[in-house]
Amino acid sequence: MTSSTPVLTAEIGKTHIDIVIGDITTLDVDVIVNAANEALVRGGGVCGAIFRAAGPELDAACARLGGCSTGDAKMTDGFRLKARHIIHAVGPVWHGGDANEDALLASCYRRALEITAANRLASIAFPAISTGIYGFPGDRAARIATGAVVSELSAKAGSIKRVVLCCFDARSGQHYVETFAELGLA
Ligand code: AR6
Repeated sequence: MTSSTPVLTAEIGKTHIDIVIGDITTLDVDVIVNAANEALVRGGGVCGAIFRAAGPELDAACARLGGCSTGDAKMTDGFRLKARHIIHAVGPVWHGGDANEDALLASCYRRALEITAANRLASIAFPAISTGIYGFPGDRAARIATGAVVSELSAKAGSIKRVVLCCFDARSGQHYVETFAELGLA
């Protein structure tokens, strides 16, 4: 069952960071983030679920964007989703950890938050980028994601009031719960 009730919440200034277990395509937020590929075409995993739920208008909108580099992100409308917008962020493929994967993953979170603030939007939900088909270890990815979100919000939260870290399963959620404890966030 999908629920947007957080399993744990931390506060950074006036922004809540919520760990939620569920299907990101069902969330009622301003922005959901897609774990995209560089071509910005329909794929598997969360990307496939988002394209199915948003409808064929999303394929056309992505085709107009001209791709996206790894570590960067671009925004479209949300079309048939509850979410008003989709930010397509391209995470790194895991090559063992010495190919700049950590910095590229952090950059995805930072860029998505920058775009959200630049558009004066209040709420954004992230999946665990790169931890599925791209093979990034989930515990390491949770530490990088949380660190990037906390440092970006601490520097400049702007319009952002809520950040959801949306995990598809309890194990992925546990990685965030452990990270929050390590960082003394909750
Ligand atoms: N809601 C939330 N999280 C989900 C959902 C969902 N509906 N479905 C899967 N996840 P992945 P990647 C989780 O493989 O590793 C695509 O083909 C999943 O359990 O979706 O960044 C793209 O087009 C995992 O924890 O993305 C790219 O080619 C996380 O989302 C490539 O896969 C990310 O898994 C990107 O691979």
